[in-house]
Amino acid sequence: MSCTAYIGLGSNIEKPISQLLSALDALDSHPRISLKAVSSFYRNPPMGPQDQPDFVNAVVEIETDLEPEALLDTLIGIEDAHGRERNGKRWGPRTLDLDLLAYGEEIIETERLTVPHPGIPTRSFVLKPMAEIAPHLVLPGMGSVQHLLEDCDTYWMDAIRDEPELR
Ligand code: A4P
Ligand code: MG
Repeated sequence: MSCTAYIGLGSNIEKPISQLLSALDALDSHPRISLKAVSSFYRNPPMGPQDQPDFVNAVVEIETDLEPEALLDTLIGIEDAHGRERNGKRWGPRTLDLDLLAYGEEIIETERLTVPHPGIPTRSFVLKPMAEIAPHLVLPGMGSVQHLLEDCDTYWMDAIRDEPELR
């Protein structure tokens, strides 16, 4: 059965905008994933260690018949194809991060997967783009995206139009 899911995209090294555009292509060309909506790209400061470049973040809505763990494997495969290294410090710089934010109305707690992603309520770099494409979505156990965004500390965040150094 097919399911609506939301993926968070982030990148802060090696041309972040190009990384995100290429990740969207990879998702779109997967035979069992179709893209339904794509948010704007937002430039924003790093959460965690500050001695790294700004991030570019976005959220995408997909339709898929992949089970959650198979979808996670697909996301990890796309990260790897974009040169993602996993040996750095926690919350360090990355070419591409793909997080499974929500999978239908499911609550999942396994060794490999926590869904909805527990960081959502405190992360405006997730909530802002998510509210753009799914303001009325209710995340199980969390509430609506719009309400979460209103309750979240926001900091500066620019929707990107033309920032050549990030391309
Ligand atoms: N995992 C469990 N649940 C999930 C899920 N819902 N989606 C497990 C994806 N993965 C999930 O992830 C580590 C493991 O989490 C996976 O193998 C999977 O089994 P990872 O991508 O290898 O490592 P990570 O992303 O560095 O770890 P972590 O702690 O999940 O980091 P976050 O939460 O992804 O945050 N600042 C800004 N401005 N923008 C950002 O996008 N991102 C991070 C990373 C830090 N600072 C940021 C941003
Ligand atoms: Mg991640």
